[in-house]
Amino acid sequence: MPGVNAAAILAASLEESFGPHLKSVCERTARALAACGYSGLLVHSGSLVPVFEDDRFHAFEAHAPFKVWAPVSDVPDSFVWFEPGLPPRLLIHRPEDYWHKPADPPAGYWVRHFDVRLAGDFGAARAALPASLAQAAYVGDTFAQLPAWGLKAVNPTALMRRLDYVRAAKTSYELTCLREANHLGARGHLAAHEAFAAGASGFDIELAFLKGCGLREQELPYNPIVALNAWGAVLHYQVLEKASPAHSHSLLIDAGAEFAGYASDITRTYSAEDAAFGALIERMDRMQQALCASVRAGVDWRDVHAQAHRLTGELLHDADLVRCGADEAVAAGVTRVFLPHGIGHLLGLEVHDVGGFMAAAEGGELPRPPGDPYLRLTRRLEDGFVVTMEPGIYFIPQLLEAARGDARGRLINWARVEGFMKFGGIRIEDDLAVTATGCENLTRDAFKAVAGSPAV
Ligand SMILES: [Mn+2]
Repeated sequence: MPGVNAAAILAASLEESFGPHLKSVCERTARALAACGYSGLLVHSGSLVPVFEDDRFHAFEAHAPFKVWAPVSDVPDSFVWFEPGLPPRLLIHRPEDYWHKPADPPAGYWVRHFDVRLAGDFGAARAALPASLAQAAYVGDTFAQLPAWGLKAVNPTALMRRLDYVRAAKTSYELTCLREANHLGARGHLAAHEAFAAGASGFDIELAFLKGCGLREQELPYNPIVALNAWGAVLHYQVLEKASPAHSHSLLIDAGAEFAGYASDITRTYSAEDAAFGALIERMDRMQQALCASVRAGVDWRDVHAQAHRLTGELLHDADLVRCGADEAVAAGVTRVFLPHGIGHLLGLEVHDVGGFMAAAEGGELPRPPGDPYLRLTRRLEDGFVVTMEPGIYFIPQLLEAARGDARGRLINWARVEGFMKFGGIRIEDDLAVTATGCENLTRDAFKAVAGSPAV
């Protein structure tokens, strides 16, 4: 059975690649500590955030600087202690509690690489750490007892930025996790597409996505964007309508899954029956693939973004949405009416991963190009970077109205735009692992792998 075989291959890959991953995290952390003048690092998984005036808590999200060490996403107030030369120590918070189920002692492919201790409270956690932390740095939430722990620095920016910078290039283990996050996400997308084809509401499409991934909403890296019809023009549409629309013309769904703390970020757009909108989606898909083909180590992401605008100009011209050539559409700012977001971003432990603007590990910022305030990545790509490629065009009333009133207005074919308003927009987004000669499309590979294979 393919599902069983795939699970065995995944298990073997995780088993084999975690040790080298952790070794790499230890080495780069040791370098960052030495550069910043610390002898050790204490990282916190994060605290539960209470709901105002209640004894409940908001959904927990473990901090990425903790998750890079160990795939523990659901245990607040845990710690990793690292001192160069020694195996990292993992303190799992395990209180006596009959209101909630305490965390199980950790198990799995990664545990043997740690010195694991269980700690019932902050006092027990402190007792499991060296007597003096006077030369150590701390990264995480602050809590009442923390000042008495005597750390040299709490959340020191220079150290944290150095650790952020090196997170962009993924280890082999991380790529395995990101591939699996794409497999889960692709399963969710196939289920969501089926629900859309059956006329489901936004709410029911999200339920289908969750079921397809096998994840609850708080386990996702971000809340899905499920935009039927004209809502596709709201870039981060956050509502889930309980009722189906009278006519389902289109679906823009931006939804990803998470595996071992790593995120996928996938967008697909579907037309229910309109041939012209279907053709526009296909045209966008070809443009997206052309952009993916331009990705390799050494490429400046700002150039990819600029190329995306040139290709958007061509698409708008070919689709008869503008009355000018591609170059004029870019120069006049018309492409920015239709594509008002960045072409992609770093992806990893966070869906919009850190370090996108850093010039070097020591700091310094690579500015966004003028006119592109929403670009989230300005670095030159390196082998192992994982980025999203997410071109789109949208029919956004606010931006179109602004353009109608100025010099851009005469360049836009308003009758043609009017015909597409009810579809909202198109976005197609894949996750790419950069290599020296090109890239691995984690998302397309995942859709191919899960099509026809049984659900797990
Ligand atoms: Mn994205």
